[in-house]
Amino acid sequence: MITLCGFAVSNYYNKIKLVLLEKGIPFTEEVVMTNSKDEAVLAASPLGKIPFIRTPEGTLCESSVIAEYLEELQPQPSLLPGSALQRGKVRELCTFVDLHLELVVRELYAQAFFGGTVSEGTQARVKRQLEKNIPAFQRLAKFGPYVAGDTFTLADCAAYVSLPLVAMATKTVLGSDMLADAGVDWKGYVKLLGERPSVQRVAADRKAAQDAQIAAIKAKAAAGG
Ligand SMILES: N[C@@H](CCC(=O)N[C@@H](CS)C(=O)NCC(=O)O)C(=O)O
Repeated sequence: MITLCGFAVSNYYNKIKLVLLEKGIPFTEEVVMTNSKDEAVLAASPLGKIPFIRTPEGTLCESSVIAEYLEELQPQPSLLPGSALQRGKVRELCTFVDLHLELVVRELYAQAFFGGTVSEGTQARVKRQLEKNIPAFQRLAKFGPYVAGDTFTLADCAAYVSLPLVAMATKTVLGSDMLADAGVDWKGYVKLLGERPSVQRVAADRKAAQDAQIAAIKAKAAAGG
């Protein structure tokens, strides 16, 4: 049995959870927070990042690597369908979402979601980078209706969990939703994917985890910090 380690608020955790659910691979979940100093965690994920998985044979970290492993472990139903080139196009989109959108906008999260601040210089740099990267992503994305075309793929697992973060972080920190401004109907896309049972489960678990986080923060504040 596979154990998915991390927490249900994380986009990369949810990317892998979607893969597991879509492929019908049985799994259990283990809550592991970031910045762990636990040797067992660092042995599995040397940078302390989540998600990582435990398998009967060993551990694996990095969501793209885990997704490829799961695809090899259980090829059907395939999240990398079609010819070698079509499979490459799906991986290409995953890379654009993870590297050229999410990783760029991640620099805004401290201010967007965690009550911190991000310098004006960083804000300007992220904005400039996204002005280049969002149109580049649009050249590849099909939204037909799925991000890689007419079939649900691994690229949807990546896009579903990260596009809303790009939108929300840019709106909150930079003053406008740069995805919507560029003409990406990410809300319509998220709504469409919300018809899938896998997505419903991920969304429900994420909400429960967010509610629990908020309750814990309030309880701490009420107890005097
Ligand atoms: N490239 C990694 C990124 C994972 C990642 O950044 N996860 C975040 C949580 S959403 C994390 O662990 N952050 C803590 C850190 O970077 O130290 C992957 O695809 O798995």
